[in-house]
Amino acid sequence: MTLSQEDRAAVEAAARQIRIDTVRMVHAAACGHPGGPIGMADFMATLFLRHMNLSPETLHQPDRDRFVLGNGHTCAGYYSILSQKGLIPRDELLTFRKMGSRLQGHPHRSPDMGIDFSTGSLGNSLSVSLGMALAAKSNGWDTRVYSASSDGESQEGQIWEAATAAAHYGASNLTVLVDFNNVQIDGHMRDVMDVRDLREKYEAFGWHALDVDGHDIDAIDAALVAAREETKRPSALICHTLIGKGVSFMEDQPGWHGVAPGDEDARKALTELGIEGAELAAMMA
Ligand SMILES: Cc1ncc(C[n+]2csc(CCOP(=O)(O)OP(=O)(O)O)c2C)c(N)n1
Repeated sequence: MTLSQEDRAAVEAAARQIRIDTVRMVHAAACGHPGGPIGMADFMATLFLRHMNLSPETLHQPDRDRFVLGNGHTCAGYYSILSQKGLIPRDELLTFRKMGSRLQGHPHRSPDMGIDFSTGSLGNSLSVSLGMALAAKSNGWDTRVYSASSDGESQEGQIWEAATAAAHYGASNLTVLVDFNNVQIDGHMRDVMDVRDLREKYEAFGWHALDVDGHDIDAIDAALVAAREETKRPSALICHTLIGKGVSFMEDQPGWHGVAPGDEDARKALTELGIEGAELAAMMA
């Protein structure tokens, strides 16, 4: 099923806002990771707008949905979508990575912002997510646990211990969305340490696993619906993305994994994202 035009437009607008916020936050901090969150924007927006039961109203309900950002370095985009959901004040975003800010360079568990786990050390996110999923099941809750991961994080052995356990325990309320952009800190993933076909791997571990175009909002939404409908196995959505998608000079460039754009690149990026004139001038002031 495809989204209505109105629903798709809302997700597209949220994804664009993630990209704009990420450029501004990393530029203002003069450090951070722009490429990953810009590439993940489409699936993060689809997930948080259409599937995650997380809002200021549900924030403190124990049985609400949970999210763990395994590739914690991509948190600029996470903070953006949380702010769009009303969980972080918009004017706090530009404190990103500054001394005393709640918005650290890797997410710090924070019940008031809906950040369910501290991440940044790659590898433990799926184990933590599985624990949350099993706890929810044993409480009889309808909670879904969403775990973001990446091709780089899939090189960590603990991911596969968690994958084994999740299938064994039938954690059907657990969905991992893997940002498969073929890029990591030291270059293209296939040159550094090829994780090969992750859909086949998750399937071999007993998961319900799908390849998804990570920039096709309808396809992402349909895959999340399929994950929700799966009643026996955990689901893995292998989201094929381009790092830096939407900012031409960042696309598929490992150099933009963890480097802040300077003034000129930030201006270029924001222009490509449709910001111009007085708005651009104000953002760059
Ligand atoms: C346990 C651990 N080892 C090493 C690192 C350093 N590190 C930070 S990001 C990264 C690469 C992650 O790859 P990926 O998430 O695919 O990166 P992206 O797509 O954002 O470029 C590494 C090795 C880390 N954060 N944690």
